[in-house]
Amino acid sequence: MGQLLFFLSHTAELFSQQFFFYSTSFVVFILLHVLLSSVPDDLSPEERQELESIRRRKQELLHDIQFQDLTRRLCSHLFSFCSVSSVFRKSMQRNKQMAMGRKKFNMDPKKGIRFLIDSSLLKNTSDDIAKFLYKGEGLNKTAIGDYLGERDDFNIAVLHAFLELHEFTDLNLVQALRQFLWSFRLPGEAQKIDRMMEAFAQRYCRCNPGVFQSTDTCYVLSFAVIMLNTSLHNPNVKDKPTVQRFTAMNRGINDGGDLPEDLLRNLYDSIKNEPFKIPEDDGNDLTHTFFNPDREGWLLKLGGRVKTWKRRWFILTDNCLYYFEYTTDKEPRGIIPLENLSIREVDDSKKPNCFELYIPDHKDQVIKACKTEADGRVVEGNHTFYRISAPTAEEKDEWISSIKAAISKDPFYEMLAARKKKVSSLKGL
Ligand code: 4IP
Repeated sequence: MGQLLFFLSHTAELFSQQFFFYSTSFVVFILLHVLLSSVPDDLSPEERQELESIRRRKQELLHDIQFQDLTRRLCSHLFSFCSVSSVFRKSMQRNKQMAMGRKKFNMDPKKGIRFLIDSSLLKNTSDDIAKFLYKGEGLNKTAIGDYLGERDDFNIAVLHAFLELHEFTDLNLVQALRQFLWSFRLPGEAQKIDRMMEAFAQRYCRCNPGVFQSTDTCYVLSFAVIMLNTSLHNPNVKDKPTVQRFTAMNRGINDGGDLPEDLLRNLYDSIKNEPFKIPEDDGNDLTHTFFNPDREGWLLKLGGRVKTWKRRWFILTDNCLYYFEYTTDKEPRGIIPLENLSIREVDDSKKPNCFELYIPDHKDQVIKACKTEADGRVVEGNHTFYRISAPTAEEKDEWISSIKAAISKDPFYEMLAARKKKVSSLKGL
């Protein structure tokens, strides 16, 4: 009995003083309760004293259990509060850093991305960054365009990952372009535009195999569509292209073959009915980015040696000015490469609205050009200047600005022209 009491005494002592866990205290309390209820009556006075002490301890334990329960609850509330507030605090801090990262990104995209990676808010992977840009929350679309257009291998990988997030399957080219051109703002730099449109064409062709013979075709047509948008919706462009002209302009671009007329007609209608919606910005929008559209129209031209005025159908394209006798002619009567030429307005005593193409500082040098003689022979031209008269002052201004834009060697214009040549020459066209 003495041993039992010793055990009970020690257990009670141990648990009343050092006890921390509510559940174990409770079990010990029950154990003491059961054991104490079965203690015999015939105890010595010392044993009774010991028993009293155990009972006291049991009472203390009960008190502890109640206290611990309260404490436990308090602790648990406190703990939950602490953990909630720490989660909350962490998320507040995260949001704050994210907002700062976005701000930095809008000011300097590369620095912003670096900051977000260093703050563990972005993984340093092209996929993660592409998702961040695609979501675009709080991001300036110009900054997105600048980052995606960078020449770095990593930025190019992000660009491709960004395009993977665009789903173009079963969309026609205009629908896909609408989606693409809304997700960021095309930068003004030719090389950047080239990389981005190349990536777009690749993704479009992967999503829609069989629509185009090559990504180059998709690339060239994408620009034709963007330029069509400018021509149809820019109030400064008076000469609105018809669907026939649009179709004719895109002849032979499918690796030397023609694209289905229905396809071109649908694209034309889509753009005509609804212009591209592009992210607003500092005014340097697509209209400005994509040089002035190619022009065509009736003009009067003065002869080289024999000064006779001829009404000719002029087409400005590929940095050349072509003139035809009739709009339907396949072969031009003359071709004037605009390289090294300048343009100026001139007064002519016989014709209104005149301008001239000339070689600056070489007044008497014959301009490199070719013409078709009456007997069909193609010969070099004889002009030291080309004097041209437009039907109205407005058209004169438009021709001058279009030719100026072509002359000013837009690098993007040249890139596009090279690609056009590539897709048109594959079948010897
Ligand atoms: C011709 O006059 C035409 O004006 C030609 O223009 C012009 O050639 C000839 O210039 C000029 O002699 P006629 O028709 O009265 O003979 P087009 O070719 O448009 O018919 P250009 O070089 O302007 O094409 P020269 O330089 O060949 O005399």
